[in-house]
Amino acid sequence: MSTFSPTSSHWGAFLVRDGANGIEVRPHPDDPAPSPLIGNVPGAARHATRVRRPAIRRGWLEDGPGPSAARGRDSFVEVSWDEAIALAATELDRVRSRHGNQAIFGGSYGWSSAGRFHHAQSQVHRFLNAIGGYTSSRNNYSQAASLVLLPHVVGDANAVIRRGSTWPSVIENTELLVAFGGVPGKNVMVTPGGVTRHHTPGHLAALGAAGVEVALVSPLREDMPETVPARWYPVVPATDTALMLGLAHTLLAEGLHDTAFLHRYCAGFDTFRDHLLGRPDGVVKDAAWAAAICGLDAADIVELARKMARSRTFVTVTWSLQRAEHGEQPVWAGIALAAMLGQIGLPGGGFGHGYGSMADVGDTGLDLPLPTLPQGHNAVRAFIPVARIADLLLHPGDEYDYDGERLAYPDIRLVYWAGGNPFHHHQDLNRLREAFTRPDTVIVNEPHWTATARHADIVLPATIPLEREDLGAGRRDSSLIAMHRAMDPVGEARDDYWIFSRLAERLGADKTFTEGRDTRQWLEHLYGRWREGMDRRGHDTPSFAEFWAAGEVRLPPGEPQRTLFADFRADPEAHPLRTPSGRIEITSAAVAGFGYPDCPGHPVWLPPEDWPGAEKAARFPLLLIANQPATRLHSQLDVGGFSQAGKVAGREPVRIHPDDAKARGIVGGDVVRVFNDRGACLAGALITDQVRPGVLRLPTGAWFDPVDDGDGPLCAHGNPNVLTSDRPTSRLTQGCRGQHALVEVERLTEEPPPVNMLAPPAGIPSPD
Ligand SMILES: Nc1nc2c(c(=O)[nH]1)N[C@H]1C(S)=C(S)[C@@H](COP(=O)(O)OP(=O)(O)OC[C@H]3O[C@@H](n4cnc5c(=O)[nH]c(N)nc54)[C@H](O)[C@@H]3O)O[C@H]1N2
Ligand SMILES: Nc1nc2c(c(=O)[nH]1)N[C@H]1C(S)=C(S)[C@@H](COP(=O)(O)OP(=O)(O)OC[C@H]3O[C@@H](n4cnc5c(=O)[nH]c(N)nc54)[C@H](O)[C@@H]3O)O[C@H]1N2
Ligand SMILES: [Mo]
Repeated sequence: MSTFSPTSSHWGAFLVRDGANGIEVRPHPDDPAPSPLIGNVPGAARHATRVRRPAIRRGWLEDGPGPSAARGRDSFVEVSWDEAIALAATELDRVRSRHGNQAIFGGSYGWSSAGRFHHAQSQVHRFLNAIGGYTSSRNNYSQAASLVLLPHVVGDANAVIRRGSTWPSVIENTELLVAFGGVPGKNVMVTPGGVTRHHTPGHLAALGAAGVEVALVSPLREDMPETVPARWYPVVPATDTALMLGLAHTLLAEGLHDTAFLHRYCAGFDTFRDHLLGRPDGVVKDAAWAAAICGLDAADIVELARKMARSRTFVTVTWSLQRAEHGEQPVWAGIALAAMLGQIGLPGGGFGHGYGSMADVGDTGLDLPLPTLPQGHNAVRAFIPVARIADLLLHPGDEYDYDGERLAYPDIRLVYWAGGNPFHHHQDLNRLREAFTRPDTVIVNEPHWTATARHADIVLPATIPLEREDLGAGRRDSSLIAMHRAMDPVGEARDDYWIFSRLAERLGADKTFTEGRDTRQWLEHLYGRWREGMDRRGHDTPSFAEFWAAGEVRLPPGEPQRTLFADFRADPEAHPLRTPSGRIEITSAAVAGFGYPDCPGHPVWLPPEDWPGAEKAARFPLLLIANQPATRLHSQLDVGGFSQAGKVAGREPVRIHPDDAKARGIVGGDVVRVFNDRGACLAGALITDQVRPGVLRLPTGAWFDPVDDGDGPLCAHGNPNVLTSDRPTSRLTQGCRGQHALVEVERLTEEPPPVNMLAPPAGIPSPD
């Protein structure tokens, strides 16, 4: 029996061994708040859904490359590695020589696993660069609207995300925390790359103990941990911008806004002020106007605005609010509101973004460089904003707007995905299925038979971190972990590095790709380069051999960081923001100049397609929140024990308010059908008064399990992305709209179809 060895994951470092009864895990001994997500690892590591041998879709094997409606419906044929590598390399070569490298889409968005070297994104990009390049993707599903908007408003997204106030500073200085989207405890365990010691749960408990007043603005009560006493403002989803304008109007009407701050540090307040007063459109954005939209009491809005002006107030907005139509607006309006309070740049005051969205936002560790695999140079310049994947495949040649540019979609023949699950992360999955019929070939490297693997032509079995060696750490982490190999690869699974090395060899690019190093030599090389950088910063680190034997190296603790806004406030001439005016742009001439009706030059409330006041709500009266799951990371390890224990009737649980359930004859434990005109899924009913009436919560990540049922496919397992819209947040940012969808729900009266995702697809033998 082996001993416990160190490893890491996006939800934290932990210890693992391959014991007599299979994989066993233990929290890292120094982690004050280990994540329960480690409980998914043992059951998933050798699950029946591991891809055990290379597999080719039968229709592709028999008929060769070409568009096909059989993708996702066909059976698979297992082949040898030699055959799989030969087929994939020949096809990559055919596409690049006949259509050019631009015809290869390798954006390959996704989180993959922790581990700096085996990071699948870096591996696939490095490989595709080595063979001549690929059409790439920009930004992410997490924060795309903010990443494009914020440079126009504050010059640098990090001013409000990674260089904002720390939690200890908030605990010490803030009197009132107004948290739009709350500070969901479930999300603060995760940072890309990992987190060895989870500090944020402790910060949140300290926040509660310090007596900081907290306003939880969210449709869900559970968006604030129980350790934090809070007043709950159960806002109607998608209406925060109206609420913020109502608060801003109250400040203005009562003379509570800080005119000196607005004058010295901001640009374009006058235009926004006129908008609040209704000068151009005759609509005064006062508390009564806001109340009618956002479902709160006008008197409560007025009282909250007054309290915000009286207190040292920190306004935070979770990333979720911008993952919706017009998602730019609550971020911009939140900044305008905080600017009117005049506290931006003061300790414990101002505006923050993503507090409660991720572990490293507001954490105190140093933001040190980490070992990174160089990706090389991409000779292809074409890219898409990441969430435009279905449009790309469906509409080659079509033009679209993006941040003041006019771009066109290239013609894609081959899609390569490694380390992501678009049939988890993308919206309107039925449309994505249609889009995936278009390319000649889809190649996927995957450890598991995810829906994406099932929609591929060539599936190459990838290892999981337990099966290989790596270096693990995330942003602001407190240790670099020596991730030891803990088990033999399942079946014939191989590292992404091995797969790409073989392909590169066949395509004459192996020297460029491997630089002659094996895995262990790469780890030593990346560690060595990182060590030199640490040396230059004056931090002593052990040799690779000592590090590897010790299992981890402690990273130096951080100094209390100075925020970007503190410097700006101290001297706006010496430390201007990187905006055209050098100031906070409450109105942006640049954005106004683009002339986008869905994102004008200052914050506005624009009613979205999916909100309870929309016309469509007559047919689909409930607003579904599709937020991050508490029981896993996205779709990862959904077959694991902790995730499976959270299912209701074998499906993803949907939270329903008792009034909404009663009106539909639904009781807890029922299998229900959630539907709209985009699609439908089954889910298990969970009745709770912790959601606002009229709101459902169905988190993301249940493995998409399409059943063709006549009316179009139904997801038997509860993936909310069959219901969400694939249209962009706005023309400015082209972000995704995954967070909200109008739906209806009904009790299922017939026998529900089985969940098929727990077994491998047709043609693949079950391991036992
Ligand atoms: N409706 C809705 N949709 C959303 C969101 C939402 O709020 N609402 N949120 C969005 C957000 S913020 C995000 S970040 C995305 C997340 O979307 P993704 O990052 O695509 O989701 P993951 O489930 O993490 O997918 C990672 C995949 O990589 C595979 N993998 C793990 N390790 C390896 C490896 O070593 N090699 C290879 N080749 N593969 C590996 C896993 O098995 C898994 O299938 O989802 C987005 N989608
Ligand atoms: N356990 C776990 N943690 C995670 C992840 C995971 O998959 N699992 N994913 C990680 C990733 S990649 C990311 S990007 C972050 C995402 O971080 P976020 O985007 O902040 O996370 P979400 O859980 O999608 O949303 C946060 C909360 O916003 C609330 N909300 C939704 N709509 C509205 C609205 O219109 N108004 C208001 N006021 N509130 C609303 C929801 O109730 C929800 O619980 O989370 C990270 N953390
Ligand atoms: Mo994300």
